[in-house]
Parts: sequence; structure tokens; C-alpha cells
Amino acid sequence: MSEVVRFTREGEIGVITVANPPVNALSQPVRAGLDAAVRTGLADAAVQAMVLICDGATFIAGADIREFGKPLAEPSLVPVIDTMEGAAKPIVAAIHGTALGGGLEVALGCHYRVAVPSARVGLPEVNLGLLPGAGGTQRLPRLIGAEKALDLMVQGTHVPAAEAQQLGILDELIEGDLKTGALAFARRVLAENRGVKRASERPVAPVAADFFANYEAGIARRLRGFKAPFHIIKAVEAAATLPFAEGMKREAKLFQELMSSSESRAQRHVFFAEREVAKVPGLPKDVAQREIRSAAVIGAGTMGGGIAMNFANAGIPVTLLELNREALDRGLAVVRKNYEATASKGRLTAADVEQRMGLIRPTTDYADIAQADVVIEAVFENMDVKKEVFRKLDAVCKPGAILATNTSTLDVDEIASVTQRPQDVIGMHFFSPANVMRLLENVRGRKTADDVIATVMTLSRRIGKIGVLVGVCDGFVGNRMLHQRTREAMFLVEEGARPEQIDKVLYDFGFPMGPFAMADMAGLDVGYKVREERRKAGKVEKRDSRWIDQIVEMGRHGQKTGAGIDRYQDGRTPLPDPEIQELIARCAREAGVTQRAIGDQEILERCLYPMVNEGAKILEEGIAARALDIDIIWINGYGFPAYRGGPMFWADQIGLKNIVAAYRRYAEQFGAHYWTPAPLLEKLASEGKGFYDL
Ligand code: 3H9
Repeated sequence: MSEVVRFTREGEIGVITVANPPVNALSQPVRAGLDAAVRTGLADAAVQAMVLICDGATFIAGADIREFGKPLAEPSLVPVIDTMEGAAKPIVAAIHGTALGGGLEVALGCHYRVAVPSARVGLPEVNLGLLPGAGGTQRLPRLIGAEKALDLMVQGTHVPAAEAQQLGILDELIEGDLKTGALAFARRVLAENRGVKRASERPVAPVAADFFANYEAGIARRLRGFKAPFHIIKAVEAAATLPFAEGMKREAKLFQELMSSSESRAQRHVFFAEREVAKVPGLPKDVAQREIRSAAVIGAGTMGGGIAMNFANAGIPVTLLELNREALDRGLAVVRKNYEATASKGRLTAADVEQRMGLIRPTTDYADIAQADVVIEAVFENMDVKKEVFRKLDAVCKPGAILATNTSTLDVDEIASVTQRPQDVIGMHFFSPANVMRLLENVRGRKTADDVIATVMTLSRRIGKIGVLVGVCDGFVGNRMLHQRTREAMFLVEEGARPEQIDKVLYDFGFPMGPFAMADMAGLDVGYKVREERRKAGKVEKRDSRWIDQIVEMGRHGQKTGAGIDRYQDGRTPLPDPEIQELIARCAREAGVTQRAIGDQEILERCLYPMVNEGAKILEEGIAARALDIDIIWINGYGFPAYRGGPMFWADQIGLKNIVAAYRRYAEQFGAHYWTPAPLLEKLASEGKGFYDL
């Protein structure tokens, strides 16, 4: 038999074992091996039933994504599953770890499914811009109904075993040894003469005539821009309305369409990039990491409380320090409220809430954090305040503790310089709300030690974040690029574009919200203070667009004051305000800018190309090691649509030479100051290359 699939016999039961680490993906040798193993079992008169089980950490976790985009090597998965399902001898899938995608489709092609209680099953192809293409869209609705099947496939949920059993995906849960339990189950099937149960032969429970149209309408806004969820609905509709064989043909066609789509290509890139960011170039793989058994957070504001929650969620005890008792109590109350909100949605039990709150230890005394393995400072964003905190940390923390700052703008090296141990200091820039947002920009200082970096990258994953390593500069990667977009958006408005027009262009591009709607929601005073600080620090823009600042000076701070760039009738619904249009026109006149009608394409290019250009500078300076680091930051921290792969991946699709050509056009129109391409961008464009060719 093949190296990755073994066939053995335990009495009258044939045992097929897949061994293809790390996740038993269905590469060509596995598909061929499965096919051969099933045929061996069928041909062997002594075999009456079979068990399919996997070695290693998990059941089959899906098709081998690395084979996608290449010509398919036979056999493809569908006929292999057909052979299994068509077998006259019962086959039992024995699941541990995760049965995902093609893995679950293989299991659905088996006649019975058993699993250990810790297992999870799902069809998460949607996250790769695909649909289950080996019968999943046809068999799952036959087992659990169209609606549940759609929920599962459209959300890509990993369903816990107990729930999967309730739904009807699993036949039985096995306590104790899986193989022993699965063999016993197979023997019972034989003894009770239960025969083969083929999912494909069952009907799909009927649904209302308008069910699919309603389902689509229900996800249309939230999942706009993604192709796969809508194709999944079409495939399940085929399952509900066509004979199985016809449904399979429809599934195959829809799968192929997705496989060759730009959306799926981008999402597959994101899948691997999210795993690649953890592998820091130049960092020795064998560097011994520091042990993190406890944490402390300085500052119990919104940010500090959110950060502490991440540790409690991961089961790591965390001390939360605030200088005065009232602020500490307020912070804790917010944390509790957040947990209770989650519990009220059924995602945590009351006991979970208490357990997590129990892991957060409040204090007003620095002495209580002396033994913490990692300390994250989340106090007011001011250099003097931060330095004061770090002097104290240096005095009280045990040797070897990691001292992290959550600064989003300040120089990590300067903060580190007030300590006697700059090698232990690093930035951990969480995004708000810190308990929800997955991105963590880990900022390496000039002197940060390798083992501190490695430990913090591992810790990021442990607390459920995607940690991306960046270097010290103004705004790090995310905010530095965002600054470019904000500036051009302000200019565009001054030149005659309406704020809501710009919002719509970026919303239609795939961002969850446009920059001005976002600014009104976050509070215009926030940006105002940042700009004031920048001006005070002598960071003056060559062209200074003041219209938003004038809005703030009128006392209009956004949604929270009932008016900002827009007016808010009922507190939330924006209404464009003629008074603001006049204010903008007046600002334009004062700045000597002639207003004109501006097209959507110009808006898109002027908002996004400077971000790409800044990304090129960030790469040149080594602030980010790879284009993929930048892409993952923008997708997870700023809502860049995953189906476009991130700004740098997107730029490669546009073609860097086209971006440079646009830069030249805009330089003629507006001058070279803001429109000089970065040397790296220019070089790659002239060589016909992209950022991903670096
Ligand atoms: C599909 O099945 C299509 C079918 O419907 C149709 C067929 C016709 N292939 O995530 P980890 C690698 S689409 C190749 O860090 P964890 C991964 O890159 C597929 N490689 O571990 C990494 O490599 P490296 C549907 C894969 O324990 C290593 O394995 N299935 C695949 O945190 C460890 O991964 C899915 O979408 C793969 N399918 O999580 C499931 N999966 O070490 C995708 C993983 O070199 N996978 N690798 O960086 C997952 O969700 C997680 O990997 C899993 C394990 C939960 C399984």
C-alpha cells in the first residue's frame, strides 16, 4: 500500500489509516491511497466492514491547498468518495482533531461517522473563497437540512462533536480510545445488520419556495464582495431541487468558477500569509523562548481592560493595575459587562464569566506585578507618562520579565531607553476593541532580544491574535499607511468630492466603512488632537487641509454630539449637511483650490495608491519584512477586504507599472511632493515585477 495510506485488518474489519502530516491533507498520494485501500477491503472476502482513521493530530483537514491552481493529478476526490459511498461493505469514519472541507466530505461519503468528544467538523472552504467541491454541498443538506447546512458552510463554522451529533452529522461519540470504539461500532453495525447508509440516497427536507432568495438577501450586505457564500447558496439550492447526480454536476461547475476567481486566489494567499507572518525572517528557529505563566496590564481603561480579557480568555492569570481605586473599579465593571454581553448571546456560560473574571486580579500597587512574566503598559498616549511607567516597571519587575508598550504612535526605543533592560522591551500594539480585533502589531525595538520577539510572537497566537512583527517608525505599518489615505481623502473633499462619495467608493471597494463615516463614529476630536500634536511637534504637511478641524472647532465631534461631518437625526442615521458643504467650499476658496466634479476612479486611486507607495517605503526601510506582513495587518486591523488579498497583493494584481503611471499623471496635476513613487515601487514596476516577486 502507499506510504501515506495503510490498509490493515483487525479480524473482519479492514482498517484504513491515513498518515500525511501535518494535517492529513488530501494530496494526490492520499487520494490514490484511499481509493486503493477501499478497493483492497472490497476485494478481501474476510473483510466485512471498514474503519477510516488518521494518525497524528487530526482527521483529514481538507484538500491539499498547496495543489490548488496547479493541474489536477488523478484521481480527483469525487470518484474516490463515490467508490467509498457505493461500497457494499459499511465504512465508518473515525474522527479526532478536525474533519474539515474535503476531510468531512470523505467522512460524509462513509456510511457512518463516529468521533471523540473533542473533535470538530466543518466545511470552511468559504474562507478560501471556495465551496465544498467533493459532494459536501449535496450530502450535508441531506443529513441536516438546507438551512443548517447553509449556516455551517456560509460561516465556515468548526462544529464541536456534541453539536454535530445533535445535528445528525455524527452517529456516535466515542469516549476513550477512538480506534477501539470505532471497531466496536463497526462490529455492532454488522451484528445489527444495519447495512450501508448512503447520504446521497436521502432526500433533502423540503424548504419554503422563497427560502433561498431570503437566505441570500439575509447575507447580501454583510458578505458583499465575496463570491463563495452566494455560490454555496446556489449549490445547496441545486441539492434541494435536483437529483443527486445533477446536483453534483452543478456543484462541480460552481466550484470551478470559484477556483479560477480572483477572490479565491486572494483568499488562499491570505490563508498562507496568516501562517507565514508567524515565521520571522532572520530569527533563529531554535531560540529558547521565555515562559509566560502570568501577565500584568498597566491601565484599566478601555484598552487595558480589553487586553486583560485576552489573557483571561486564554486561561493566563493577569494582574490589572490602575492608580486609583475608582478607575480600577470602573475598568473592571466594563470588563464584566463585556463578558456578560457575550454570555447573554449564549457564547459563554455564567460559570465561564466568573472563571475569567477570577483570572483578572485588580490592584493599585506596583509591588503586585513584580512576578509577572509579561507586563503590557496601556496608559495615556504621552511620552512622559509612558517613560514614568517604564521607570517604575524597571524598578519592580523581576529580571527576565518582558516589558511591552501598547503605544500606537510613540518611539519604542525612546521608551526602552529609560530602563536598564532595553533588550526586554517591545511594542505590542493592540487594536480597539482589544478583546475583539485579531491584529497585534509587535514592534521590535533596536535592542529587543531575539527570545523576547520569539516569545511575544508565540504569545500572540496563544491569546488568539495574529501577531505581525514590525519595526519602529511613526505610526508603525498600519497607521503610517492610513495617514496617506486620510490625507488624500481630505484633499479630495476640498477639491470637490463629497465626503459621502468617498465613503461610498471605499465601501464599494470592500471596506466595512468609509473614512468619514468612520471618523464621525470614532469622534472627530480624536483625529483633531493627533493633528494638533503633530503640528506642535513641527510635523507640518506641505498642503494642510483644515476643513475637518474647523468642523471640530464648531463643537461638532461626530455621532456622539449629534453632528460631525454629517448631522445625525436619531443619533445614528447620517444626513449630509448643507452648512458643512458651504464650510468646505469656503475652505477651498481660502486655500485657492477650484472645486470640480471628481470621478470614482480618481478617488479610489488617490486613496489607495499612496498607501501602496508607503508600503513600498516600509519594505525598503525594513519596517515590515515582507509584503505579506503588510497585507495581514491591513486585512485584520483595518478591514481591507480579504477577497482582494491586502493592499500589496492587490497592487500586484493592478500591475505596479500602472500605479507608477498614475503617479506620473497625478504629479503633473498636483506636483511631485505627494506624487513621487518610492524607489522600490519604481524599480519593481520597471522590471515588470510585483511586491510578491521580492
Ligand atoms: C477543500 O477541502 C476543498 C474541497 O471541498 C474540494 C476538493 C475537490 N492543505 O493552521 P496550522 C498546513 S479546501 C495544505 O498552523 P493548526 C498549514 O499551512 C480545504 N496545507 O495548524 C501549516 O503549514 P506550515 C478545506 C495545510 O493546528 C500546517 O498545515 N480545509 C492545510 O493551528 C499547520 O497548520 C480547510 O480550510 C491544507 N488543507 O490548525 C482547513 N491545512 O506549518 C484549513 C493546514 O508549513 N486548515 N495546512 O505553516 C485549518 O483550518 C488549520 O490548519 C487546522 C489546524 C484547523 C486544520
